[in-house]
Amino acid sequence: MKDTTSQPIRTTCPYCGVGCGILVTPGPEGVTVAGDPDHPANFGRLCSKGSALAETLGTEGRLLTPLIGGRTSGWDRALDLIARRFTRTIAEYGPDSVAFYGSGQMLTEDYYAANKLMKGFVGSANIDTNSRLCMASSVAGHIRAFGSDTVPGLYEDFELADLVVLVGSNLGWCHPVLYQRLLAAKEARPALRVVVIDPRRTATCDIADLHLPITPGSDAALWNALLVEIDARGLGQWRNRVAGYDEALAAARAGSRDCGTDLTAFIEMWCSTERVVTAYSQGINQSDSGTDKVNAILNCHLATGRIGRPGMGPFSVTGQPNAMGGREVGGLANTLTCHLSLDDPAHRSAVQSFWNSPRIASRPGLKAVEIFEAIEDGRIKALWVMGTNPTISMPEADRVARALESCDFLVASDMVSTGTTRRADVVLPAAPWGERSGHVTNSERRISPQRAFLPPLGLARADWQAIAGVAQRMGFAGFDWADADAVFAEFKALSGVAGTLGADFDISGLSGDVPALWGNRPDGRFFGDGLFHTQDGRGRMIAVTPRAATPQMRLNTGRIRDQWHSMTRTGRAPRLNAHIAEPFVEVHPKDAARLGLAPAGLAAVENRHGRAILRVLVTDRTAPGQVFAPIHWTEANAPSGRVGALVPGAPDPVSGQPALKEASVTLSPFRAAWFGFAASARPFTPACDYWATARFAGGLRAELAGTAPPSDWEDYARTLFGLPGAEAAVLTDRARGLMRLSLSEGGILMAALFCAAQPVALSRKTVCDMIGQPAPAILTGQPPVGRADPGPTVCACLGVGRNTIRDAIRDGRCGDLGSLGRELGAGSSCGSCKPELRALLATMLEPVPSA
Ligand SMILES: Nc1nc2c(c(=O)[nH]1)N[C@H]1C(S)=C(S)[C@@H](COP(=O)(O)OP(=O)(O)OC[C@H]3O[C@@H](n4cnc5c(=O)[nH]c(N)nc54)[C@H](O)[C@@H]3O)O[C@H]1N2
Ligand SMILES: Nc1nc2c(c(=O)[nH]1)N[C@H]1C(S)=C(S)[C@@H](COP(=O)(O)OP(=O)(O)OC[C@H]3O[C@@H](n4cnc5c(=O)[nH]c(N)nc54)[C@H](O)[C@@H]3O)O[C@H]1N2
Ligand code: SF4
Ligand SMILES: [Mo]
Repeated sequence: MKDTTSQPIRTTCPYCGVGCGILVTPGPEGVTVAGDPDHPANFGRLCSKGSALAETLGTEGRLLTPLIGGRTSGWDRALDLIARRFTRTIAEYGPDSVAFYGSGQMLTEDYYAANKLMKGFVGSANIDTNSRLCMASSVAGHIRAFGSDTVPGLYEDFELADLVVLVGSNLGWCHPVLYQRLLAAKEARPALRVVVIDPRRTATCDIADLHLPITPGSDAALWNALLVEIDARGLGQWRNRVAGYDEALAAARAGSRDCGTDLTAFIEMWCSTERVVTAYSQGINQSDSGTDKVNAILNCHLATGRIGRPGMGPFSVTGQPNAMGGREVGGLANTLTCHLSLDDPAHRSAVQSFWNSPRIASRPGLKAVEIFEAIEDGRIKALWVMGTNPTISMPEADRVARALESCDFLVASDMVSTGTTRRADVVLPAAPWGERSGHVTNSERRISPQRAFLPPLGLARADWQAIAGVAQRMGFAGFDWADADAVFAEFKALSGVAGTLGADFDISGLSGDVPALWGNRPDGRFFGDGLFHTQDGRGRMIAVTPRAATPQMRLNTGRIRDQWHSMTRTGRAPRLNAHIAEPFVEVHPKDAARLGLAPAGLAAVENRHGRAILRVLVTDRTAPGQVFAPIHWTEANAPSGRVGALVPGAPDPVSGQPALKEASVTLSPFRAAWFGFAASARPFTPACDYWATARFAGGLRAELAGTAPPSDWEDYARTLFGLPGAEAAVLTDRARGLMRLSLSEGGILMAALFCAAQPVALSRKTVCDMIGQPAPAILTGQPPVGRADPGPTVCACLGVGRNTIRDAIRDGRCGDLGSLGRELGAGSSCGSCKPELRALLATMLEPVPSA
């Protein structure tokens, strides 16, 4: 027999900015995915999301053809229509009446094509991306301090440091492989200390020597307090080498403010440790003063000269796989390309002549929040959205959805149907990860190739091809690339031109075939020599006056370990849904008691922008007066779980990045008359006041709740599951107040529904495991005698549940990470669950206080 297995293909993970290298091996039963041991970002490691990539390649729900007005179309008709409508709009209302809204998940080639079309040929800088919601404050902070958007350090610095400060970053869940590198370094060298600064006690705190649960938004005050102490201790070694030292210090002295926690130990550690890395993410960026917060951090590194040397420096960890690549091509409304400046006429004319373009945008365009406002008031009449879903990820998401509906002409490029594609006049099917090739740049400036290993499904095409097709139909020359390599070659050549103008981003010598750092530096780091990209070559410290506004009940939003944003890919992998299967809100026990919110009940979370209904998780991980909810659920899997609807649009005045972690909300119990749990072999869409669905290996499961029970449960279930002729068994368990209903066909259990007046307590996994099996005489919802309920999955790779882990700790079989790995396998594969395993160990091994 012919061997159908072949050589592994080297590619890069499509999720977070760590940018792990992946080996994909096609085989007779689909592909297998493994970490690339030779990739310098991960050296073979992968997290739970990366490990489950093969499970996400299913074709279900994929867009297969272009759609015009919801009807199937060929590419030619769709591209003709887009070109015609854009051309006409520009002719009638000028270049600024059209806009492009992209994503840090586009490849460099896609981004390059879009930026060239908009800035060079349409002649408008109305091109912005979801990076505005993600990295804009870091970009602006870098440019203010360094004169360019350049990340000075490397991942290696996390391992070489003596102190790593993680501020506004849940690295353990959001950048798990970088976190594991840090953890391994700390285990090898316990002198390496870790501080976490986050109002919430996250999984990341598990390795922290110190956690500072600061008052939300008080970060600038904290870094100002540190700066004052740096100066007082005579540590301001670069005082005369950087600009703005005295002004920054004066502002820091003036603006002292309480951060809600004692800073003494932190300040002592920071001041006494030369090798310090301060890594920051959305807890800093996503704020209405995010740029100032970034600069308050950079100030401390600039003052002390702790930057760009081994083991030291500020480090902005990027979110999306190509957040950095997008910045390099200039895909933001206020940048040009290759770190050249939109304000500089010489830069503009060099780019224009390279592109041989009829015009070039000469002033910044509208930023994300402004684009949607401009649609509302009719300034923007045609918009193309690519690789992002603003109906969930923009602040005031309901308003954004309405704006999209009102837009004269909306184009959306995606791999599946979303809240944005459903509102679009033209939908273009994108070839996603696995089906297209190109490049991405990770957080440490390393450019890696992503390579196709599957043919595009249906008529799907790479995004750059769609852009080039429209550009050519608009009559523009310079978009006739043969393939993605040709686009990349052109971008490299342009960066060579940028290099001659003094830009640091010159990749003209890079092959692009293997992962490579850019930046012509002997050890890969920038600014250790004190030379910056500013006019006078000096780094700039910025005077920061902290802003103080913490709403009464503050809604903080963010991510969970096993889901990626709107779940269009991670939601396909059963094992990733087994960790957390439902939207939730973390509430402190005191607030829960005060507001009458019961654990596992439902809360209505509201403000003037919108409303969400979320499962209540009572926990002291969050502080009183603050609640936290994840961002992942959409109208496709939990219509009342979209937290973006609650977030106000307030952007940072410098960067335009909205304050996504800061909404003022009220919480009240959602008074459900009934709660339910449903599982079915076939997909179904619930219809009730609250629902959330998740895939499991044998079908779809759902949590349900309603304000009025249906008059006939059997009818309800038959309609819900689409099983009119199935055999039904209904059992009312009066002792537990539970209604149990099963539907079977030919003796096989097809669907089950459990309902009660209280949140339904039963083993979800047991029920899911029974679906598709011979129908039991009695549906119990309890594991069979002799088999324990494993509980919600903690270790996604080996499918080890929380109850199993607790039992092993309780009966003394396991007392540390090593024994959990040996006995149960938990944490022994990708290691993403290690923070939770440690947390379980810590709480269960804690000495019980004697009564
Ligand atoms: N599993 C997973 N990983 C991801 C993603 C994902 O969707 N899922 N998305 C990727 C993307 S695009 C991004 S941008 C990154 C985001 O990565 P992170 O920024 O690490 O993740 P978040 O959960 O958004 O927020 C981080 C933390 O900021 C804290 N925070 C909130 N307000 C404040 C404050 O005022 N001060 C401080 N100091 N902290 C505060 C929150 O409590 C939260 O724990 O993750 C990337 N990685
Ligand atoms: N409240 C709140 N809101 C937030 C955040 C927060 O922390 N709190 N975080 C913000 C941040 S940092 C980010 S990065 C955003 C993320 O928010 P979004 O970018 O809106 O979220 P995604 O689900 O990643 O959207 C990517 C879309 O691209 C599609 N897609 C996948 N591959 C391809 C492809 O190859 N081509 C095309 N054309 N499409 C593809 C996916 O199906 C999906 O619909 O959310 C932001 N919004
Ligand atoms: S840490 Fe995980 S999600 Fe991020 S790039 Fe690596 S494998 Fe992908
Ligand atoms: Mo992001």
